[in-house]
Amino acid sequence: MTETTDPRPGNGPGSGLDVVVAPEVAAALADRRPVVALESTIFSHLGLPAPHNREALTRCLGAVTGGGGVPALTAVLDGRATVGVAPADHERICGPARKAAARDLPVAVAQRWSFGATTVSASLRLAAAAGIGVFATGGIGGVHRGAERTGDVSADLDALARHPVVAVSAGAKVFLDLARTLEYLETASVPVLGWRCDEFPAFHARSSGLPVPHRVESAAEVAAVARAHWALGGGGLLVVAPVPEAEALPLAEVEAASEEAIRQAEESGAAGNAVTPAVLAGMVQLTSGRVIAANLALAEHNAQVATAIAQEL
Ligand code: PSU
Ligand code: MN
Repeated sequence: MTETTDPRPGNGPGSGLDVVVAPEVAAALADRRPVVALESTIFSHLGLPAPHNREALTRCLGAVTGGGGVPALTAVLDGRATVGVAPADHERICGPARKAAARDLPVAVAQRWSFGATTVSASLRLAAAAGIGVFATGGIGGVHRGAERTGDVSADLDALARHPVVAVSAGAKVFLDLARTLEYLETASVPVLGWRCDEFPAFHARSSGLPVPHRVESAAEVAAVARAHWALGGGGLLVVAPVPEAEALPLAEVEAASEEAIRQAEESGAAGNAVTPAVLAGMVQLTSGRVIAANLALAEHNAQVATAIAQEL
């Protein structure tokens, strides 16, 4: 394990946080081979019900290795901020977790949490600290519906703006306010690139009706935009790839399930970081699990797209 231990802010890749980078990830980075970071919340019980979370993990790891890349799964394990979780620990990743967003990372480390499941915001921070330029997830967090009342805006958006990493997602779930999420990304100067699509994908559904600001056709094109962004001092980029056609659900159906899942989550009193896991679980229940096949397929596809981009960078 390679540890970065310089405690001074702004010095060393960890910028003050010890980051444990797995040997195969460190070796791939040193040899400039493609590396793709993955978050762990989606694979924990917070993201998908068992045994589908385990299948999602296997398929995402396989998509990266199958494309000639090295996966770097992020998590906090026994208080260690980890980039590249060893196979022996994969079982833990699929178990109970405490959600670790960017704000929680230092607490998870200092209080030595057994398993902190890193969200997109925490994973982007760890990926950047380790020098990884490409990341894949299922869907990012965003501006929640009713944010004008609750102020609930996912830290994923701020992390996208901040860290120089290309993130690949299937857009975001329709339980969010997708129009406001796009507005926020524009304000934060995050390039949003539609992967062979003209509309912002709505996670389970291939489109939301909202135009994506820019369209790209290839990994080489994404890499060229990323290089130009970074040369100009930019932070992250968001590549949005629609769920594969065979597993896609109709927008109207996920809209209806979303509205009911939000209502139930509010009724149960879910607030703060408990909102997203509660709505995710509600959608699985309300659709009798039919959202799961779409979720698995899109996560795997995003990992494939991310690996192709990492090959070009
Ligand atoms: N959306 C999904 N599945 C998920 C998440 C979001 O479709 O598993 C997880 C991701 O880890 C994301 C986090 O980073 O939820 C966002 O949580 P919040 O809305 O509390 O920021
Ligand atoms: Mn929130």
